[in-house]
Amino acid sequence: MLRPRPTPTREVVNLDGLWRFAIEGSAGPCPWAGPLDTPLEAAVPASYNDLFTDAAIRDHVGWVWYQRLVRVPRGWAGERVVLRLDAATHQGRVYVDDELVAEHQGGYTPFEADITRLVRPGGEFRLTIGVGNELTNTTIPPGTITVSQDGRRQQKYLHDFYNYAGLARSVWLYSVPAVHIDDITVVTSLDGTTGTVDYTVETSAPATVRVRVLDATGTEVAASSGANGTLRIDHVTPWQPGAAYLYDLVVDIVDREAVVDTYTQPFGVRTVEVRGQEFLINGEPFYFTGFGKHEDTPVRGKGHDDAYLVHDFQLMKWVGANSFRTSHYPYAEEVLDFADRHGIVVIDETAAVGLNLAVEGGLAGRPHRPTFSGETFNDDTRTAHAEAIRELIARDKNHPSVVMWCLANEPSSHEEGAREYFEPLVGLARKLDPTRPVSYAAVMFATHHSDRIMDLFDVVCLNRYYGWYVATGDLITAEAFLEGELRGWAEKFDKPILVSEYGADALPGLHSVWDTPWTEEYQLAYLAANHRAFDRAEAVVGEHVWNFADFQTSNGIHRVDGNRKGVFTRDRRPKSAAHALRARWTRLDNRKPRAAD
Ligand code: GCB
Repeated sequence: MLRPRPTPTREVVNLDGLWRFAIEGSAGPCPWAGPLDTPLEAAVPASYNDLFTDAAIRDHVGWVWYQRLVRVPRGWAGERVVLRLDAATHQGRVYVDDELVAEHQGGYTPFEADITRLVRPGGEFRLTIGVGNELTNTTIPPGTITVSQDGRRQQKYLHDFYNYAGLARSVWLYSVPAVHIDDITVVTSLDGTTGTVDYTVETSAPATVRVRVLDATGTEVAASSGANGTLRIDHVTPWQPGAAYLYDLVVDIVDREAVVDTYTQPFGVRTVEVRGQEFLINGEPFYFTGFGKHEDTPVRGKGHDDAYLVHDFQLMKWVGANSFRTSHYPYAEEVLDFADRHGIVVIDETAAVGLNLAVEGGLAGRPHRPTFSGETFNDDTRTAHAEAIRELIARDKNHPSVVMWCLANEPSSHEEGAREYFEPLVGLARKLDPTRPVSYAAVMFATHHSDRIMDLFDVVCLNRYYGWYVATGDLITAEAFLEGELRGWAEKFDKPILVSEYGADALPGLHSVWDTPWTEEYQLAYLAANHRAFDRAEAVVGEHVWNFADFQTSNGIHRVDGNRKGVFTRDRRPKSAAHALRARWTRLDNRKPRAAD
């Protein structure tokens, strides 16, 4: 799906700002049929939960309503008019005046509606968006709704981060010509100093297509015609981690000499490959340094914010991070565009976090319901998961920064039914994108002995908390356990290992001379112990600390004002660990450190 961009044949109107806002039941029975009867206004983009001081809004389980008036530019006569929501978390229903024009399930991918027949250029319409936040056993991510004894509906879920909801990304109105470009797919490869670019263009009706490649100076370096083909770029400048270089693919639909529609798709030329125990970018072994992140800031919740985007990338550069994982859902497209332009490598994850009922049993391993069964996560869950994979790849396939898909975080991969659940999903991801490796992030409970699915994937991604949830406060034991497990996975699967999570909570300002969990010193010592084990295990190709910054968690979990495993605080101040990571990572230059270094 193409991002809305202004071009000589397309115009874009951004609908962000203050919208009327109400929670279900507080604004009459049919909120879209007239002006929303409410004193409240909500900011878009932002999660609504932390904007107000009313717990009934923060804890609301169900639908909320956003509404505003929109004027269609008067110059759009003869054009198609399209509404686009970058995200509605987790369900969206869109009304133009009284008419339902779009419905969408899944809170982190975009959807659109062609509303041409309902609006007129120069005219105004009432745009109402319902957003639902309910998570069930057939949504991605999953959850359960319970009713308390006093009648309150409560949302339970199997992930620790707060279930922020609302319109957390931009809303757009844009125009396209009647015959237009629907989609573009770019796949690149390198042949010595020549870059090859396989392209496919989908159009709304049969049309004559012309393509050109422009380099970063705007000079044409290749051209062709036809809806698909291969372009060659001599003396190509590849896209590299830390040294981004983007070309533009300019796609035109032409009718004789007139350009009917035109769209510019940026792309980078690079290759990704897993070979043996190595992860190669442009044929060179790549060592990942960085973080699992969250879209999470005070007040805005998961609302996209360009200021935080710039600042977070500055901090990642400062600390020597060359990569991050979009844990635990697809991030705003602005983030991926920025990563493309700034040479940061991305592991792109679906929102399938919490497919794991073993966590109900806790670390003590008490009996729990089976994760994969008709009553728990079933064929309908998998159908929703498949759609999440389809929408993620459709949205992000052209980003050079994205080097791997992560299909799930911490599913119960050691339980019966896991293989039947995951095998078709891995097949789907490979069919949709044969060029990128596929992974999932494995939970502590699943060891190399008990896991049932890792052979289906390309990279062993491990979330490991030795020294925190296991061997708490005993880093000598933790280091030994970790090294043993890393060696076990390497021997059994002979694949590269990325430690996709490791981390310890730390309260800034809490200090100790002892190995005392929650102190800044303990977070430092914990990371150092982990690093010693990574450096001795040859198959480890990267380390993603959990987490980049402290983040908000649900009330139902034991945390001290959120998850405090951040290397930066929620307001992005470095803890002591940030300085230590900086000392380690800034000298690596994308290469693996050796134990002797
Ligand atoms: C995990 C999860 C992550 C949690 C983290 C923690 O394994 O993947 O979402 O936040 O542990 O801190 O407990």
